[in-house]
Amino acid sequence: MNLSEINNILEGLGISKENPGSSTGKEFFGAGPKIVSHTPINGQELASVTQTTREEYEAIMAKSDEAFKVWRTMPAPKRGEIVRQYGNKLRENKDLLGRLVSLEMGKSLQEGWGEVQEMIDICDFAVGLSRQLYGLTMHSERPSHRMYEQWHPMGTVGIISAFNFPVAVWCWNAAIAWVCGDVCVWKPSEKVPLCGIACQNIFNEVLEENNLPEGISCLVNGGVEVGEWMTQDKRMPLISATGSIRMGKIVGQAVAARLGKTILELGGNNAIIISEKADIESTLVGAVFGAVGTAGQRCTSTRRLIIHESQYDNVIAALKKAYGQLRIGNPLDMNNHVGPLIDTLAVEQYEKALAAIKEQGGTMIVEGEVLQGDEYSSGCYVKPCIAEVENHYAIVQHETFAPILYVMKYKDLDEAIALQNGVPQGLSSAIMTTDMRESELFLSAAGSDCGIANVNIGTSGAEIGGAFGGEKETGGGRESGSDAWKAYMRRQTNTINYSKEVPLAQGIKFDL
Ligand code: UN1
Repeated sequence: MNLSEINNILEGLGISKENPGSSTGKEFFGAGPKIVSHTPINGQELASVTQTTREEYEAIMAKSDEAFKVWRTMPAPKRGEIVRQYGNKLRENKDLLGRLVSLEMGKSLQEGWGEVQEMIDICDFAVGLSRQLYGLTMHSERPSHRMYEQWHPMGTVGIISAFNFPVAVWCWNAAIAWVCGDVCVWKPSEKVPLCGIACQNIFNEVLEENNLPEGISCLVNGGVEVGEWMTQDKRMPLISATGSIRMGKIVGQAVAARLGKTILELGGNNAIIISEKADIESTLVGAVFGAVGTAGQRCTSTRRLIIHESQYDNVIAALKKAYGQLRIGNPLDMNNHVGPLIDTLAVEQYEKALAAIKEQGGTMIVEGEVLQGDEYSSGCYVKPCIAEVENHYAIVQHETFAPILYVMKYKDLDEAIALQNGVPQGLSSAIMTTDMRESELFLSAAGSDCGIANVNIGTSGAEIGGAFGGEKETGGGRESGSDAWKAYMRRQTNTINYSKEVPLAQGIKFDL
C-alpha cells in the first residue's frame, strides 16, 4: 500500500484531509475538535473529521424534524425509489467504498467489498419492502364494524454503530427506516469516521438529484457525549445501537428512562458444536473463518468450539494444521487471511485475555503473540490462537474482540447444548452434524437459545434476508430482514363503524 493509493480512495469518495463531521444532507459543517483517523494497517494518519458540537446537533435535530414531516407523507414506494437510487450509487462506488472500509477498519478487501454488497442487498430488500409494509385485518365482534391495523412512520431514528461493520450495519438500519418513513441521525464509531463521511456524501447526491429536503439522513460524529445527547433526546423515539454489552446497558437504560424504544445488537459468545457425526472437512472452513475472519472482530465470530470427545483429537490436529497455514498481514493483500486489530487498545485486550486464560487454568494449543516487524509496524497485528478451557472460566464467559478460539469436549448432545447456552450472551450458534435427530434437537425449543442457530455452516456470515440479532445480554434487538421493519414503525389499531347503531364492545349497554 502506498500513499497515492490511499489518496485515490479518499478523493474518489469526496473525503479531504480535514472534514467537517456534521451533516444534514445538504452540506457538511463542523466547528468542533478533530477526530483523527489512522489506518490500523500501518498506523498512518488518513484524515480527520470534526466532532459534532451541541449547537450543530441542535441544528441537525431541527432539520431532521422538518424533513420527517415531508418524508412521512411521501408514499412508501416512492421512498423505496430513493433507496433504490442509493443502492445503485453504492453499486457504482462498491470498489472504492470497500477499499475505504478495509483501509480504515483493517478487514480484508473481500470483506470490505462484502460489506458494501450487504448495503446494496439491504437496499434491494428495502425497495421491495416499501410495497409490503402490511398490516392485518381483524374481524370485529360488533356488527357492521371493521377492524384493521396499520403501520406509521415513527420519527427520527438514532443509529449508533460500531467500528467492526463501519458501513453495513448503519445501512441495515437506515435503508429499512427510510422506507418505513423515518429519518435517520447516524453516529458512526469514532474509530472509523471516514466511512461515515463517504456514505453521507453518496446519500447527499441522491438527495440533491431528487430535490428532497435535507434532514432525511444526518451525520453526527463524536464519542460518549454525543451518544448521550442521542439517548436522552425525546425527539428520537428509537435508538438502534450496536456495540459492547457495557455500552448497550448504558444506552438501554438511558432510553428506557424516557420510555423510548431501542434495538440493541450487543456482544456474542458464539459456539459451534462439532458432533461425532460432523463432516470434519466442511466443519473446518466454517470454524476457522468464524474464528479468525475479520481478526475475530465480528459480533458473530466463533469464540468456542464444543467438540464431541470422539472427534476431539482429529479436530485439534486439523485446526493446528490450518492455523499453521494462516497468513497474517496487510488486509489489502488478497493473499492474507488475517488483518490487524482495530487499534493498540484492542491488542492490549487480547494480551490481557491471554494472561487470563493461563491464570484461570486454560492450556494454549496454538500460542498467541503480538507480531513484530516491518509489516506489522502499526502494532495491531496478533496471531490467532486456540486455548483448551472450561466453559465456566470468567474469561470464556466474556467476549474478547480478538481471534482467540476456545475449545472444549463433550460426551452427549444435551451436555453440549447446555455448554453452548451456558454463557450470558445469545447471538449466534451452530451445530455441525449429518444426523437429522441431532440438528432438529439443536433447533428445537430445548436447543440453542440464540437469535441465530445454524446447521452445517459457521456462526458468522449471516445473510441480510433474515432478522439479525440475539437474546440475553446480546440485547434482544432484530435488524435487517424478515419483519424486523416493524421495530421502525408505530402500530395503530383502527376500528370503523359503518352502521347507524353504536354497539359497545363486550356487549356493554349504555343507553342515553
Ligand atoms: C456484526 O458482527 O456486528 O453475520 C455484524 C455476519 C455479518 C454481520 C455481523 N453479516 O457476520
